Amino acid sequence: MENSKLQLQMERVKQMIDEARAITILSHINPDADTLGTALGIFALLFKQGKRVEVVNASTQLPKHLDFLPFFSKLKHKIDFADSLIITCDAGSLDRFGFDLTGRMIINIDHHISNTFFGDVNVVFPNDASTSQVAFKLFSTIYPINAQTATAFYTALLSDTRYFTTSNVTPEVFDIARELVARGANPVDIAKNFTQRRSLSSVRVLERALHSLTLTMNGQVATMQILLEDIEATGATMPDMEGIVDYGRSLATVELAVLLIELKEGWRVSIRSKTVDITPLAKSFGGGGHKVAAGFTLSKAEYTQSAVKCHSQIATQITQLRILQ
Ligand SMILES: [Mn+2]
Repeated sequence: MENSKLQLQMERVKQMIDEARAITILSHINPDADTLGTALGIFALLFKQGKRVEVVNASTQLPKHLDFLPFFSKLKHKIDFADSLIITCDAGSLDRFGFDLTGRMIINIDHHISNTFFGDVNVVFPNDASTSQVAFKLFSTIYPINAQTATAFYTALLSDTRYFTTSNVTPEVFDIARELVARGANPVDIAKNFTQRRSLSSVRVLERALHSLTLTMNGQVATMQILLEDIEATGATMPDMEGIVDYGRSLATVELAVLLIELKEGWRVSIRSKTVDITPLAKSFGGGGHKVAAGFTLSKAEYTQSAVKCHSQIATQITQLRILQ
């Protein structure tokens, strides 16, 4: 069923791209490798087709270790094309892009189960391991996959599968990875950019987060916090803090890991579980994500209203109320 639906979507997407005078490819704010790899991979495809295309991300802080991605230097922070066709990558809702897209034609490419189907065409496969997997299936029969696109899509796949270790890694994932390597992605070079190019700030802020680690509910819930003062002292950027929450989940007794990051305007809450579906929890706080990886933000007012001073208490309260009762 997925295949016949995909076939129709491919025809529609090709027609929309053929008819578009200009195309804007968007990735989500606080970008990760999946959103940027997918966006840059599609950019490489359309650029080589001679299309008038731009690739835009609203965040000014981009993950520096991803600067090896083809066309990384083409990333802009504002949309220059007026009536362009929009292609969105790897976000479940429009507010994740940071732009007013009212009245625009949108092709929504994603794998979040919380996706709100905001596009005119919605190519959303929640069982896929990365948005680049969705994009590969959508585009590989329309356009030839070049080495640059293969590099970008493979990077996205490697990152979102945590090096091919997540529960959504299927034979299809390896088939696509094999195809991408055959078309020019270099797995050794790409892996080096993830494992051997960390910033010192990312390690220093990790040290502080680990120091705050607290276990509650018989060791089932791990909570960590990063305060504004930690961010200021270490010089960490948002990309430097990606993946820290996974250290909580790595513990044997832990079912649920929570990381609270204090921002100037509120708190960013990242949640990971081993098996429990945490999307309802994230949604109940206005966020979203995947079954075992989700998040939301709390304003300072919402956080204060909870009348709980200790971060581990707020996590316990959340989990007792909504998940592990
Ligand atoms: Mn993703």
